[in-house]
Amino acid sequence: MQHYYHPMSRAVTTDWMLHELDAEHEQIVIDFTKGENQTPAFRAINPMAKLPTLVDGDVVVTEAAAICLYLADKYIERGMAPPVDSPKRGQYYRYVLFCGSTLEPMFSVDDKEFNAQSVGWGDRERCMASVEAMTPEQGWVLGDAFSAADVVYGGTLDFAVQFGWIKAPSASVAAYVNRIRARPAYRATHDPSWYES
Ligand SMILES: N[C@@H](CCC(=O)N[C@@H](CS)C(=O)NCC(=O)O)C(=O)O
Repeated sequence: MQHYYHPMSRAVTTDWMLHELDAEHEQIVIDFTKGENQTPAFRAINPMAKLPTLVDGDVVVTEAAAICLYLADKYIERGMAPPVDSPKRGQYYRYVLFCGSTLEPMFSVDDKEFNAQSVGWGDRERCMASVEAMTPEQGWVLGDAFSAADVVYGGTLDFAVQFGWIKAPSASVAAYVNRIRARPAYRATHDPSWYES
């Protein structure tokens, strides 16, 4: 595994996790203060150009919380994730996902000096480059099987198109959103004006 890291970044959290697990890995220092994260080679791995980034063979994991979840499952015998059937799983997900999606954005917006290097979302260009790279040409984000990842990711793109946050979706984003909107369970839960326009 390669762990793309800088000591003055959120990668200290994933580095800590790797150490808790005693997980063998190669540490690759990317000095974002010198723009090393903006190289085509690094952006090909993570179009967000953000640290931390973990590469495990063919698997690329970005987002500090996702990396911690991935590592806890990969080294499940180390006991850092509750079993899948444990009632503690709910609290586990809640704590892990609350930070990046809710708490951190609030702190970022509250911080009057926030900038693209420090905020989790970077900027629109990087987010949209990531959306283009992450949206499947066909099927679902994990391949043939529809999953909870499509409900969350597809649901977010659906909202973005619906509310005009993405004004001119690319052909693949538009087609993916249309596949999402064609699902019977989606139609059972959304106002018809969302998918009949
Ligand atoms: N949502 C991402 C945020 C990652 C992030 O913003 N990392 C910063 C360092 S703490 C970074 O790589 N900044 C460099 C840049 O954006 O140019 C996560 O949780 O991993």
